Amino acid sequence: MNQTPTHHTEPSRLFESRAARLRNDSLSTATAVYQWEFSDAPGEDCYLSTSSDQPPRVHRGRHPAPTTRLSISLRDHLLLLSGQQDPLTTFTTGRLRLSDGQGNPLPFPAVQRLLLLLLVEWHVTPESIAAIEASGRKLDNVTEIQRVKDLSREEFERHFASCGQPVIVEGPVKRWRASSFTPHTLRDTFGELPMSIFVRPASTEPAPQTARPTASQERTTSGRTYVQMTLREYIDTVLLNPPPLAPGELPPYLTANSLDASLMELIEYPPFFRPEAFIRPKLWLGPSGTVSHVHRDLIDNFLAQVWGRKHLRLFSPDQSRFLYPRRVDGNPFYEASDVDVSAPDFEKFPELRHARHIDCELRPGEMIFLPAGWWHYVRALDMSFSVNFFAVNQTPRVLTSRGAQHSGGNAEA
Ligand SMILES: O=C(O)CCC(=O)C(=O)O
Repeated sequence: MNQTPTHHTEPSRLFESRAARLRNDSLSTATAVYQWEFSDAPGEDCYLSTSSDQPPRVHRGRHPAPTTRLSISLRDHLLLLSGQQDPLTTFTTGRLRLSDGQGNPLPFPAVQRLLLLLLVEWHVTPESIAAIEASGRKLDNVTEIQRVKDLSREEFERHFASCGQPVIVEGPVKRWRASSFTPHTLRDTFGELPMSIFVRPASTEPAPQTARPTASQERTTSGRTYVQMTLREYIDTVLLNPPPLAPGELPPYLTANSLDASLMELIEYPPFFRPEAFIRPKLWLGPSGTVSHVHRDLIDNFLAQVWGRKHLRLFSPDQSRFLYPRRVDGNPFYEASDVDVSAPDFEKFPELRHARHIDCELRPGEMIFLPAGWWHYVRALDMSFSVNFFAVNQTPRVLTSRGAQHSGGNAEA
């Protein structure tokens, strides 16, 4: 990884923003003590106490009877809070242990909730979703997605981030080392990396079935099926030799795999937010014809295109009422839509007729800013390599800008 966490060297400061967040969460009314135990720096241990009659508070040291213990190295904790490591990966690789006061492991749903509540900055609530829909730029005022060659941080903030307006920035990705790679050099250099490939949508999703590669292990997450294979196998059996597709089938798609440290050397963070705002960037790789069905992320996001073109259909956040949104278990930052925009069924989804959209094409070297709450449908027009950046460690800018009419989100730390 090319960045070392430098901000927030005083660990207790790290918790102040969590304490601020807990003030808005139902957990804050429960009496609880969250004890952080740093394996490599016990002198820095902290705990966060919440109770019904006092605001959440951060204390140094050890509490005699904590309700929850988080054991982690201080280094991992800094990497985690600076967005250079994912909370879930840190947990599943055993580098973060979560237990009750007696040291018993917590059930997984409790773990997921705690990870989101305590270890990432942005916290979605029904009020913050409503605020995003009310504050974001509406399509009435946008007839095409603006393209710019150069954009300073200030211009980005003033004209796009703070008003929740997408923009395509031409060129920055051409400077990445990734742009000098071909499918063959990518395979020969990074071929042994394990990858997870999306092969089958959940039965509740409107998406067509996906052609099946031959791979042994299957995994199901939120009803969707993935298979595991190395990057080499994916490049050889899908990217360079796309399998024959039955009518309506889609190619298997390498979606949203967190970048391995070795791949981090190939990319650069979007220069518009502090790098700590982002969780680990995600890799998307596939032949022409892959599709991501209409969904939205309740997080500011950048999608960067290394190879190939992608067609995007965008709907502004206020169009939700026409798109039949559906929450997906286990991911509060994500909402799917029940409609299939490539084969709209107006009988079943009559409101869809009223939805306004805007189309654009993302080309190699370009990066699009997708503000929190913008619905998007993405189809690869060519063999494609993309990387995306979710700014989970900050409140969507449309909610923190001075001009925001509503502020249903949390204040930024
Ligand atoms: O490129 C794709 O297929 C989808 C990307 C996406 O949904 C995202 O960046 O949020």
